[in-house]
Amino acid sequence: MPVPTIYWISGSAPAWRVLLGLEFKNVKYQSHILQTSKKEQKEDWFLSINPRGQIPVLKDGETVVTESQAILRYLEMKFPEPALFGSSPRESAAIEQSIQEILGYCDPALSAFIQPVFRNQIDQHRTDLPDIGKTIKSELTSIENKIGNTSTPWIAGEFTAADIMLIPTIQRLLRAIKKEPEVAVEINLGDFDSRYPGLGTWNSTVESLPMFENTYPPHWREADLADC
Ligand SMILES: N[C@@H](CCC(=O)N[C@@H](CS)C(=O)NCC(=O)O)C(=O)O
Repeated sequence: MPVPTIYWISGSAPAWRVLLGLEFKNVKYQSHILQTSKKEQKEDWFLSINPRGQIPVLKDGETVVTESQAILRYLEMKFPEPALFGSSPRESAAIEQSIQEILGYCDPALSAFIQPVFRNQIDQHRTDLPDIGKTIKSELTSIENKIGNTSTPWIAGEFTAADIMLIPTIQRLLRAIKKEPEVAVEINLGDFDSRYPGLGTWNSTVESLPMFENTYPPHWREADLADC
């Protein structure tokens, strides 16, 4: 039986979330990684699949789904178990709320630090650092509190799509902290695990999961912290 193909780029947060969804649901899939250095995502054959020339894209037979959130919803409908989006109105609303908060507020807050770090532009953003630090603290505290309200390491009780959204976000943050430890201290991100113990445990639990190992961005393993 043909299996779906996922087109992706190493280090892309949206693509990583889709890979995690596939792994969590134990879906057999074919992985097609595109090389941005060769601009493969803008080649005609790929534009015929997604005219935007963007990944992730899932091709399942004749069905082509673009946009990571749509792909995760498609996977949930097609492979309902194990569920990622809850099984009651209340659970599903809590998960959805966390997803919107992570993607809409937490991600942009952290990106204000992560992007300048990886673009080597921290000096241009130096005067903004105190505000960046405050916003990050507020967003991380909000997630820390959610984790603190459950008896598990996860955001919504069980492992759900909310955790999947957060994995690339936190991994990129930790990578930026590693690259610029002094700036991290300046914006109160030094000593991450003791400052945010719930998130620290959440992250070490995530890192022990086979699906994390199976989907870790391959180019990040090649050591240097050149990009995110
Ligand atoms: N909203 C889209 C974002 C897609 C996106 O921005 N993809 C980026 C990688 S993270 C991409 O394909 N970049 C290559 C390009 O635009 O040439 C989603 O969630 O899937």
